[in-house]
Amino acid sequence: MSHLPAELLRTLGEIVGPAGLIDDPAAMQAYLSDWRNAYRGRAALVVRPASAEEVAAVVRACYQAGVPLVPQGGNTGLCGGSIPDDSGHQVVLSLTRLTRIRDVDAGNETITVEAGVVLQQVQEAAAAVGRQFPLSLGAEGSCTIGGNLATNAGGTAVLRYGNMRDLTLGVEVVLPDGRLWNGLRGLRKDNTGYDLKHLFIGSEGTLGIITAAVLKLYPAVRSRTTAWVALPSPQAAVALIGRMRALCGDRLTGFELMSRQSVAFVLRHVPGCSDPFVEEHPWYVLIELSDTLPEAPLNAMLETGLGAAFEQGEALDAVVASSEAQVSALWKLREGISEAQNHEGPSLKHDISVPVSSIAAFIAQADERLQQAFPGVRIVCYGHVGDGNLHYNISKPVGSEDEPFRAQAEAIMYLIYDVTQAFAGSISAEHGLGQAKREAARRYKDPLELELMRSLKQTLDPTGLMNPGKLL
Ligand code: FAD
Ligand code: 2HG
Ligand code: ZN
Repeated sequence: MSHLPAELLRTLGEIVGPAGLIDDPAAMQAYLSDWRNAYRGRAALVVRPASAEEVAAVVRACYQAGVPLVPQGGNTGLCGGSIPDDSGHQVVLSLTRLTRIRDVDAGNETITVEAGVVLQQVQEAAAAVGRQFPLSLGAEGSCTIGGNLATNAGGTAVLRYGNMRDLTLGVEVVLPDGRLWNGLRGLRKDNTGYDLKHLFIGSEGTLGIITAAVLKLYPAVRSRTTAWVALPSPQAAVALIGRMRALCGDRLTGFELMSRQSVAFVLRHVPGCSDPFVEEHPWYVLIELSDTLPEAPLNAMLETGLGAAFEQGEALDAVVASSEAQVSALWKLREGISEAQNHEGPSLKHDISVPVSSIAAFIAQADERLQQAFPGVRIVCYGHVGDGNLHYNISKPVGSEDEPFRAQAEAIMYLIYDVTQAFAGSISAEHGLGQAKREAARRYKDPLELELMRSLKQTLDPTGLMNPGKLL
């Protein structure tokens, strides 16, 4: 039985109907922990409205009753932002029934979708009209547009198309008191004051509930070349991305770095993966070139770039995919890292960014300090070179137990974040703060920025009912 006031329960039931309320403890479980089971909470209720109007009515009712809400989309976030605390007093507001694609305006190159639409469905809807929606990430088959917006998601195509903030023209938001703001303007120019949509994008559900968005479409890709390249060092990767960019410009749409340790985990744990090379190499990059022309000379460009890289000692070996199946196999080696690392015990995740020019020095310094302070830990370093974004993740030493390793997690995290700060970097490049990095943000973020953020929160959500305990 829920501890919520009976009147609120009745009102919520009237708004969403029986299909929209979950109070059975067993049925609630899927909403109370994340996919890795790294975060777990309790809730008074799970509410699943099916339209923006229903969301507004639910939020209004909870506002009037003083009940805190935890918005949740596909629950694939990596910082525990969508998981309630363990008080049992919070209500999980699941947006997964808001699944309408409201409009596709090919002339305006936009698509208007509701918050619960899964990213992959948006990609498919764009393809159906000969366009693409370029946000691409490992969780695209289950994450939702609302979650992508709330975390300002990035992924593997940011170097060409930007992150979610860059792909969004308008949003519709239910404010903390239940008013519905229709900011669904499909305009590329609108200088009529503060750009309020950017307050909600990346706010991790702490300022309001995003119910829909107008997203940008791009011309469909008609030719693509994918290569897997072995490298001696991260420095070589930075040199190679500069070389490829100079040569290919915007045709360079993917440039993903992986350490041998990262790839070794995938080879060990993800079925169907094999090493493209006979020999082991210390670092790899996955390079993708693409174009809207069906027969763009991408292979020739790649050969020119790689030829020069071999001459300069930046590249050690390379394979170019010759079929769609090989393209998928190479991407699987990259996208499988998150899952593979889970099989090796707790993954300590550090989603950091530094200036691209500092990537190699950051890795060298962080590696050295970590191995000195925590001998034997396994460094699983990979990421999006064009964005200066590294997933500098750590697994326990071979043969050690989970618990002593978990006890070191905070010290490891602060060591890595200290190095990040020394390179003027960010402690969260693309996953947000959620509950995982809230404390760390207090330590590393400018106090004045934090003060401004708190005053915005106070203005928009004075009673603090929107995703309490997250971000701030
Ligand atoms: P959830 O996890 O449900 O929620 C995330 C946050 O958004 C929470 O704070 C929640 O309260 C809030 N929220 C959700 N919906 C709404 C809404 N409608 N209104 C207001 N707030 C809301 N991220 C990247 O940026 N790049 C990557 O390359 C990447 N790769 C990933 C790979 C894997 C295998 C996995 C599991 C995750 C990856 N992620 C990546 C994490 C990424 O943040 C999420 O996958 C995605 O953006 C979150 O969407 P979601 O619908 O699952 O949101
Ligand atoms: C990726 O780039 C994601 O694969 C996930 O951002 C990173 O699991 C991670 O640490
Ligand atoms: Zn990433």
